[in-house]
Amino acid sequence: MSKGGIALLERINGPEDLLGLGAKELDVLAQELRELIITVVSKNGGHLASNLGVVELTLALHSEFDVEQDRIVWDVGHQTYAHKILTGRRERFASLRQEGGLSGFPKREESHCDAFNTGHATTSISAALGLAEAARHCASPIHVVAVIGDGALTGGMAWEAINHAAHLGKPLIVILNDNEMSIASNVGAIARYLNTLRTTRLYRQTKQDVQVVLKGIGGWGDSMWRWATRFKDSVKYLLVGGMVFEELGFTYLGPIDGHSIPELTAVLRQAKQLTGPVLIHCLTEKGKGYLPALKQPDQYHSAPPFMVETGEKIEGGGGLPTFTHLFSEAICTLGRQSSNVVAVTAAMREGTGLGAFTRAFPGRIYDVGIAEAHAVTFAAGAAAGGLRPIVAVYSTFMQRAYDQLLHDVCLQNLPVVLCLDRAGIVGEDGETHHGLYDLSFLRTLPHMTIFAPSGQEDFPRLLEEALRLECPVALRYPRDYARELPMGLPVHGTLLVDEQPEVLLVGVGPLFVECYQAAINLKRQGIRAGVWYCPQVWPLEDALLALLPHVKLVVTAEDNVLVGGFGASLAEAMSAQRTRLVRLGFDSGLIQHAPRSVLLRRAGLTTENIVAAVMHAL
Ligand SMILES: Cc1ncc(C[n+]2csc(CCOP(=O)(O)OP(=O)(O)O)c2C)c(N)n1
Repeated sequence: MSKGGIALLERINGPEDLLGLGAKELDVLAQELRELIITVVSKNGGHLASNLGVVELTLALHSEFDVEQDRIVWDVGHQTYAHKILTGRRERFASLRQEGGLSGFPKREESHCDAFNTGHATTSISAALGLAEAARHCASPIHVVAVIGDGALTGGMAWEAINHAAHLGKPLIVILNDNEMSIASNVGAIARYLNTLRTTRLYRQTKQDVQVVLKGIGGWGDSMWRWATRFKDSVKYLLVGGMVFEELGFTYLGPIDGHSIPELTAVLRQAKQLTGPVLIHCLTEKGKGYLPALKQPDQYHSAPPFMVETGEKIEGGGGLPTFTHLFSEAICTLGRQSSNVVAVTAAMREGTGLGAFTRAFPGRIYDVGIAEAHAVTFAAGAAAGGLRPIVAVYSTFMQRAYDQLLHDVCLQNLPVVLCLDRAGIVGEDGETHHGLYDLSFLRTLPHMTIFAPSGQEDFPRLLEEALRLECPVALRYPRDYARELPMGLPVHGTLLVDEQPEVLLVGVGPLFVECYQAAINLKRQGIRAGVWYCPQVWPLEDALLALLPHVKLVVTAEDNVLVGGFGASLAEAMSAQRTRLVRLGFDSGLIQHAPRSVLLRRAGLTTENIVAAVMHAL
């Protein structure tokens, strides 16, 4: 990284300021963009490696398209930092991912240059196709571009959209940003196929060499070349093993160097002339321009703040383990106890804590690519065949697989265990990534049991119990550090602090601790408050149901939307009772990015707020 500052970038206040810049200036801009991205992400945390990889691609897109009129849809949207900086948001870029600041993902409400909100993978081609058709309906001559990574291309929706786009046969530009990585190395047949396509650079070179030789001979050499080009498709097939995209109705351009702005602009210009869908295959390097990220792109895919000079990450937590870490240890223990335990991940091996299990049991881990729906049905099949699959996935991404949970797992009452990390508020990744719906959508599924561990002591016990049950079980836990429980490990369904309470506090997962502290606090003020330890949040336990009519007030606390959540399940159960119910949680899932602790406080999910809610209600 140079220390050249961002003198040229400071003159770019909107897309129009890029007009007329020459190749040299664009190269300088690329350097300065990287400089600024590294500086800000090192302070605020964020998606570093993917952003560093698309700097030239972003500059080329901004040079060739009118980003205020044409529509660019960025898949996942985690790689849009350069796009944001170039579209009038440079001065606010230091506020990236901070409360009230720029989002880490595209947001239509943030800028007209953000064509479509993204966050979850594999939506870009579908959305771009919709935008293109909408433009066609009103005879608008704009171009529509989808930028999708090789990781996101492993998701089924991308292929559904390719199928549809080819059927429509209208102009649509898909840019495949191939860096050979999902978060970690990309897996599967599509990744292997893209690898084959990369060798077409070799093919093109070979073709040019043959042409030079044959044309150089003159006479029969010329006619041989004409004869050979008639069969060029066969030659291509022979060398690259089949052009899937062309067969599916797309024009395939590439592979090209995704760090060469002249090469990129030339191919974009070519793509704009075409009358049907086109896929541009560009090769980039994740982490380009910052050595630590280039060497370990998976470690800097999404990074906490770090020291720029060394790359050393600045972690919080004061030595407490994360819930992810507890999962990692617990699944390894259970893996040792039974060879039937297998793990399934949708391209999130390290993020979900399956790294250690992978190393211990390499034959019992399945990375299915970014394919949550397939992951769930695959696990259902494995469970039907006698295995004990554990699907480890972030709560927000499990939303992709609702029908698979219902149709393939729950209706057949198959013993699939879902480990839903990042349940509740995730913090800086914001709205698209909060796991605020799982209690509501899981609770509707037949046969489903939901556990919410509260801290260090009960996590291993609950995972073990989940595997023992002969039904679908979900464990949901937050992106947070796990505390020691103040009273050690209580037995399931116990009343603590006061055994004959007038006020009953019930917190989901770690919020049990806040409720426990609130009950002690209330007791000091002379209020008889008990706290219910209920790691099984669904179905509601009989002992809890039996207690409800005997108290004056019940207060629930959950890191979930209130609609359909835990408190709502108590409201359903208490509809014929006179006991009052106060539910603390999130009124809606429209929660912008901010630190997790701030958002929990705002929703009333702290000890003080719980105490205040009780006082107010009494
Ligand atoms: C449905 C869904 N599952 C998982 C993720 C988590 N995730 C974010 S980026 C990413 C990898 C994307 O790889 P690729 O598309 O190749 O983009 P790159 O980061 O390599 O540029 C994953 C798995 C997600 N955003 N959406």
